[in-house]
Amino acid sequence: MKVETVEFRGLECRRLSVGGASVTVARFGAHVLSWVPADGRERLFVSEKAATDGSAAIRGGIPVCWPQFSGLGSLPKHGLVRTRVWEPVEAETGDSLAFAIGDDAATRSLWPHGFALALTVTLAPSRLAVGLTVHNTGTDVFRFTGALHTYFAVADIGQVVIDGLEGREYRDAASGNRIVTETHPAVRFSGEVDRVYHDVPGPLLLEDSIGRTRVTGEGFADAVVWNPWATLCAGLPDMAPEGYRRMVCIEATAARVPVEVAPGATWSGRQVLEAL
Ligand code: TA6
Repeated sequence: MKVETVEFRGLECRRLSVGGASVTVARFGAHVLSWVPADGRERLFVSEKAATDGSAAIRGGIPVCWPQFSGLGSLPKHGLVRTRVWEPVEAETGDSLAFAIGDDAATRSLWPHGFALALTVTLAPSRLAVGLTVHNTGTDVFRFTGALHTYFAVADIGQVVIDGLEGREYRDAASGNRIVTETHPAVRFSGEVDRVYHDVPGPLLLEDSIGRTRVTGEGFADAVVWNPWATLCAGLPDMAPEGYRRMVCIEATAARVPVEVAPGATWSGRQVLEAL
């Protein structure tokens, strides 16, 4: 096991290596930028045009979206913490890295609550667990939505298959937020997909020629699947025109029912990624 301070395109990061696997996390956003399991294949997508100067959220990796998922409220899209610098803190175990952030005058001016967040990544040769804990340090109850907005690297989106969603209800953000029931045994991509699948209990399986990855959300009730496809991608300044072909997001999400945290209480959720 080894922990190093490294730079990733100018961002200060911690890199943890365990048994031939590595994970790299930037202090900016506590943003996981790379996960290479022991088979040596990078599993996360980061756009070559991503902003890495702290001026905007990073396009790729694992953005921490909190306390608001997407546009579900009046805060900046995807909340407050993906564009702030977190503090590295001592992890409880040697196979982990941990980062913390709390409220300050700037967050309170937008969202008047006291909070302490911790993001912990725990690495094994073929497995990465990304855990978020939310502690309410204030005197009032608060509610949040959020996501671990994981961008997986894929060889060709046209060949990607996601299993495990058949029969689940989803809100189709690409089609007027219609509520739809998934009838396909597997999700495949031939156009924009932006779906919040509700109450996803079990693991999802992402398959493409880079490999098979099992993706399990815990504590987060919902799972988002997103690919912007060509037209939306062309409008994103931090994506190459064909970038959408090399990524798919599978996000551990709390969206349909906001999570309530009482004063002094702590909520935890995580996303576990397994390279198969
Ligand atoms: O999680 C899916 C989503 O909410 C999409 O609607 C899409 O906008 C995406 O997130 C990326 O958002 P961003 O603010 O990072 O461009």
